[in-house]
Amino acid sequence: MSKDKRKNNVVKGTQEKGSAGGEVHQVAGGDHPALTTNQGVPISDNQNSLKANLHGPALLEDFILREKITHFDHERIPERIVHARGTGVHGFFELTESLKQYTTARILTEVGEKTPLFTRISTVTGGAGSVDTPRDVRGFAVKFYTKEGNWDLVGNNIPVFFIQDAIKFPDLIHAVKMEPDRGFPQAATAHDTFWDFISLTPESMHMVMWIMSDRTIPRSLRMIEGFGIHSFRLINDAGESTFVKFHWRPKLGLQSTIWDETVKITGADPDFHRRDMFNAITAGTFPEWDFAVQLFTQEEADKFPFDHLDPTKLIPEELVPLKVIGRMVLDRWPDNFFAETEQVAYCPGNIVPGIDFSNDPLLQGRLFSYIDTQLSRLGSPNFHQIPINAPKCPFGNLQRDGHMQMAKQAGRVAYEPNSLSENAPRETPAKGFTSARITETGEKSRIRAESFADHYSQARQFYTSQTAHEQAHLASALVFELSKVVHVHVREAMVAHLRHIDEDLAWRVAKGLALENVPDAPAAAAPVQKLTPSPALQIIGKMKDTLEGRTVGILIADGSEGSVIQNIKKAVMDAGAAVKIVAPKVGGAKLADKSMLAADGQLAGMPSVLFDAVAVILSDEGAQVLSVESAAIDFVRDAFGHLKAIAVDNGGRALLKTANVGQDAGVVDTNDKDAFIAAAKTRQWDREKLVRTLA
Ligand code: HDE
Repeated sequence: MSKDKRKNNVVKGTQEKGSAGGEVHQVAGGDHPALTTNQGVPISDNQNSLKANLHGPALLEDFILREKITHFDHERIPERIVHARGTGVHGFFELTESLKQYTTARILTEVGEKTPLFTRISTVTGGAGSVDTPRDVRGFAVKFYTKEGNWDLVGNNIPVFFIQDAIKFPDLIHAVKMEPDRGFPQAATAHDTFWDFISLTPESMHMVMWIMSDRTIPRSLRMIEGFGIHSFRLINDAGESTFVKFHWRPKLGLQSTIWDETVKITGADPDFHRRDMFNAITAGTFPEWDFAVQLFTQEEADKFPFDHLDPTKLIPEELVPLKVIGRMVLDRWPDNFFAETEQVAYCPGNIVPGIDFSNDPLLQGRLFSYIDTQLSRLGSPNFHQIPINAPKCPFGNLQRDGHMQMAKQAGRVAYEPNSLSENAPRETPAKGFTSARITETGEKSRIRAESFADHYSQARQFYTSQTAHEQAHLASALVFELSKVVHVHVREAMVAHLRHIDEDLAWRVAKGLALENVPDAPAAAAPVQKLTPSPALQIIGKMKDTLEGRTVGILIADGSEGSVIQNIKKAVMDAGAAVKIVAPKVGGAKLADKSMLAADGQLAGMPSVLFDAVAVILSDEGAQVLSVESAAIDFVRDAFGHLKAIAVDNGGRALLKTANVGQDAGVVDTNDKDAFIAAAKTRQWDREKLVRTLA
């Protein structure tokens, strides 16, 4: 190293974008721009502050130090009150079927047109630094940069919500967040204040069924559905309006994890979902969703056995079928997490001509909240000028000034109407936004409509629509959560509600809690209806028979047979999945033919919970060595316990024996590639009764 490259043991270099995964490497030399202060002054030394003498105090005049530290001190902005932890990706929307008959919104009428968008998927309860995998609802927010302005569809991965009126939102969130006197639990519903609030809020029972189902523990953000939840309106060029619900359907199918697996993933990789999305995007396997609508008229809505303006209700697909009208592809990772994912400001109030709101009282409250929160989070009414928030179509008005004004708004005129300017923006009555022509009558009040009173019928419909495996998971989730609740009266109150939903469910939970008193169901505000089950509400029914987008882990050690590894690897990759080699040492293992095979991860840091299926390919000696490694024992035991397919050769089989792992149709020989691929595409549901007691 020459003298001028080194100063006080620090290597000077330039930052270069690496190839794989866009990692940044330090490399010496190169033609790089000068490092400057924010005033553009070149910096000669970024390693040492200015001192009065060699051992003296720092000098106040060191503007370079002061500027750098001051900026650093202000790096953080308030995190979102809810949905603080999120993953954002750029992509596009392409319309495949026109809704011209229903709307003038060009994004929904111009078939083949691609509209850029930015999608952020988030957890709700935890802080920005919390883990990716709590049992939680996922936010599913899409900002479409349409030619007629930004349209934000700010939804969730569940089609209903906890409450019917925005005024209850602060209470709900205070109850679910960490308890204020103790500062825990982080990102969890399994605690007293949440269940206390829920047990006193019957309208939340339908949502409770959804959050206790495996929908809240998804395998990947690429394998979740998205819902706009509220009814919106579409308005056509004759001014007629039609109600609409918006849906996103993942092309990879729906898939969830198993609770025990989720808990272990949380320890193995707190960034499991963000990393999974990053890996998919950087590998060029772009996640895709169908965009679908449910369209219905006021007359049809009047016949529904529920009020569609009540956000605790969904419209079963069997009642109003989904019409697929487009697709969303996520294909570009942001350049900078803060600038884009953190600063993106969604607002359900951002709509475009041809779309309008409904009177859903939760939506109405949301229309106020989001702008208000951005004002304190982003600190200025000019947050729409931040590149990630700015429309990509021309925009301008006569709003002026404010903190962090980035636009140089020229001219003498900042008012309208005016006669002094020829090019100041003006209204456009013909194509500008107009609201649906609705007549509102009646008395002002705080009374909740009678049609919102049925809190249990759709909760029951959800539960009875599930497969037996899913019902058992849901009941067990309730037992898990309520077992963390210390107050017995809260456990009892919840079981009492369950009696309205399904007696069997209530008794399963009561037994799981060893509840001594099983109380009667509380009085219901409306009779509970027996609605027809809707299989579209299942997860298992919506899993796709595919390995695409999945990952298979192959555990090897010194002495493993290279040809067996290659065969399995090829079969898995041909089926569209990725392969990760796991070995006791990350440098790799020396195979039977003495060649080295590098590993993608070390055994202790890459447990089987990170994979959809595993292969264990070991020599007899390798199996012997791993028989005293708890990480190897856990690898196979967890793969079996989490109902995954396992391919084994003789050595692999020996390890299963040491780990006391049984045999079933999902444990196959490495020679039988087809059987392995078929088993890897699903979970071995029948195995579950052998590995855990469910409620
Ligand atoms: Fe939100 N919600 N919310 N919400 N919400 C926010 O806005 C609010 C609700 C949803 O990735 C906040 O920018 C109220 C339902 C998503 O940046 C805040 C009510 C649904 C995101 C806010 C609701 C959502 C938010 C916090 C009850 C599904 C994250 C920070 C009336 C349809 C967007 C922010 C992102 C974020 C308020 C209920 C979805 C405080 C008052 C129902 C996906 O403004």
